[in-house]
Amino acid sequence: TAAGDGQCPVTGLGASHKDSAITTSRKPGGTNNKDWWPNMLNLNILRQHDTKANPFGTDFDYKEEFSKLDYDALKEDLRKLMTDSQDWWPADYGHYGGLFVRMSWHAAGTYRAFDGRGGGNTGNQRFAPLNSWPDNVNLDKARRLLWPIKQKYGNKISWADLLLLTGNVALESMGFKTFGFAAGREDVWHPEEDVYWGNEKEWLADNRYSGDRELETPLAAVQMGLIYVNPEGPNGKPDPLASAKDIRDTFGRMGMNDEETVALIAGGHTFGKTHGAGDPSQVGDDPEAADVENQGLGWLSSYKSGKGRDTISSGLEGAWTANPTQWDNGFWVQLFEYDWELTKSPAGAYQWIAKDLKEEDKAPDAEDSNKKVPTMMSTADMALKVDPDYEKISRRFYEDHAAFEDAFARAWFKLLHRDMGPKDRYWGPEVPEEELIWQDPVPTVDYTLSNEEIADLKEKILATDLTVSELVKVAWASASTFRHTDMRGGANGARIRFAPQRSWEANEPQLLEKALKIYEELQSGLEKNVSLADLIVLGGTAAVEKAARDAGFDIVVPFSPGRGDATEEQTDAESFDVLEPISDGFRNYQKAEYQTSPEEMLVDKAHLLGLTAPEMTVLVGGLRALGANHGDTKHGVFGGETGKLTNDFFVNLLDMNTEWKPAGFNQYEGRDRKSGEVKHTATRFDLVFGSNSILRALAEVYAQDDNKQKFVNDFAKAWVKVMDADRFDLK
Ligand code: HEB
Repeated sequence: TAAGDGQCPVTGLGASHKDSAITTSRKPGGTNNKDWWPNMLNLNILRQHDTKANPFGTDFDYKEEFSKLDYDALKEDLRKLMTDSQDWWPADYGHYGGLFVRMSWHAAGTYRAFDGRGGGNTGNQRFAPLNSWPDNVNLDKARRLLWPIKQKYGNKISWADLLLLTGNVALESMGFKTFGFAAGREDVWHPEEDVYWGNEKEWLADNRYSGDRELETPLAAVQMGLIYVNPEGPNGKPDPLASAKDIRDTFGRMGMNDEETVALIAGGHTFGKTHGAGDPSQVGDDPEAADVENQGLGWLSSYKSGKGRDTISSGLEGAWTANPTQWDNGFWVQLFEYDWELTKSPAGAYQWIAKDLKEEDKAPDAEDSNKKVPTMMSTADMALKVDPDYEKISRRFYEDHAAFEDAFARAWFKLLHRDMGPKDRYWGPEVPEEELIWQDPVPTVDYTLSNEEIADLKEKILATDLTVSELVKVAWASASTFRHTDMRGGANGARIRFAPQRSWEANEPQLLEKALKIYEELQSGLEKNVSLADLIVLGGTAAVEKAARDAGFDIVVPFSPGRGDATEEQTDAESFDVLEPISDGFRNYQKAEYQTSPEEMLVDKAHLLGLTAPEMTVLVGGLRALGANHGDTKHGVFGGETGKLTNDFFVNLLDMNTEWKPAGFNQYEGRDRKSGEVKHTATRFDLVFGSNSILRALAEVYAQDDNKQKFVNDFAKAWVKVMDADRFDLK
């Protein structure tokens, strides 16, 4: 019906959206599926960053654009920007260094090791929720200051790279020698939907704790909207020792140890200042909530000038050191040479002030360097002195400035590059030579394999005692640790031979032991020095081809040799713990019962692997037929025997003659409707492809009579995608 009475033809809302009483109770766009069914499976995460959202489509090659960049000219422009103070947002002390270091740190600092999500590798600070996080207050100004430079260098430097490079240049321009910089981060064009930032509905709420302050996995910040910890102490309680506990937990969750943590905090707080000049209630809406005339700027403040020395950001007020735009050991001088007393900032935030602060240790006023003002410490800073383990490191750094410098340079480099994956993915003239253990280095190989050699190797593998099911399982175990969120894991390196992967329950250690022995024997008998990593993947490839053949489809599954075998020295075993599959629906494996449903964990795993919903679907169906189930259970194995690449999973799942009933956690029985006889068993991983309407639509495609060949082809393609997921050299 036509919209009348000044109603909007699209939403049906009244003419004046603001004034109409009805509109306040109406939601723009109407009530959607997620409102009706809050628990529905979120498959959106498998179709993010579509070409339709990206202004460049598929033809854009960032690497090529970057190769045309005049890197030195860009750096020179960034250096100039540091002291090019703008009236609309003047630089404290005439130098934007502190602000830009904070911008970069907050871009990178959302990374968490548990799922590799967050971090600075996508430029997501441009979008909600991050652009409006309370902790990111006034970083919108930093990005706007950068815009003329982004505009000038355009496609040759992504926002993601620029947001981090700028912090690096800021450090350099304040006299710090960085460890280097690598570019290679591609921008996203809308907020990520896969990152779980917590379930709170209020900013700074912390429903994420249970028991004895156990932080919910995978989160790495103490409150909604913070990067890490509350500067005033846990929940605003100024207790430095309790703050130390939070800092250790949250920094640990991004893979930083005590030394790295201390270096980062003290190194960072050598620069810039905190901002809490007045009453925080005079600060306006965040960027996402602000009205159009603000043009995406948020937190506009009506306190005095609203900027410069009147700025209100965190609410704490003051600099840490006497020279906030210069690299020195001032942070330690302040922390160790003075006693600190609890006080409150003009904005009412808890902070600490030095007793009897000498004139020469005072900080300059942000607008007038002739005027001196007191320094300050946050409760989180005090933790570096009060916590006994932190204190030891802090004191050593105070006494040994070179050690502090080196530790900060390395930790900062790690912070910025942690989610970029191996060194092969680093671009630009400032890539450091040194190999770092957290890059999960893999040696390059110097052999190639001809098609004949590959065929010969496949025959040899199939002639061993390993079955199709076993070959598939080991290849899957090896490759499926990959996660594109931080480019870690994958088959390359064959780290499946080492702790902890060798004994992960998901990998069926006994079977793995046997398979590795067979592969190693085979390898030692070869003329060429083929890597174990390649052999393991090739075994899976051979098995898939055989299973397809046995089902009547002659296909060639592409194989790309070139994987290397890492050594144990190149492997930080502990850092691989977070890659353990505690749930892998592809193998029908669930380690325990979690708050998150098995099917959500399956979708999550598919996302980490970079799969689409159709790819996830065809893989699950195919893997059931190949016998990839953990512990050789029969769940979802609807065709009876395994080892043939048939679409039996889909055909039987959609068969109306079966009626399903729960039979324990993540277990279901399928009975024949007439006889009542149990025909099949399944898990939620299996049944979700019949119950979820979107997945069912995909399952129908693969159950159709005319799509048997398509099923085999699509399976092979998705299989290769997983096997090659970490082959950055092929892309
Ligand atoms: Fe920071 C600033 C907190 C770590 C660097 N810090 C800041 C502030 C606060 C904080 C509150 C203020 C803001 C305003 O503006 O108001 N942090 C914090 C905490 C932590 C930290 C809690 C943890 C413990 N940082 C950090 C790090 C880094 C940093 C790690 C690097 C490395 N910060 C920084 C800077 C600054 C800050 C540079 C300054 C800014 C300006 O100037 O603006």
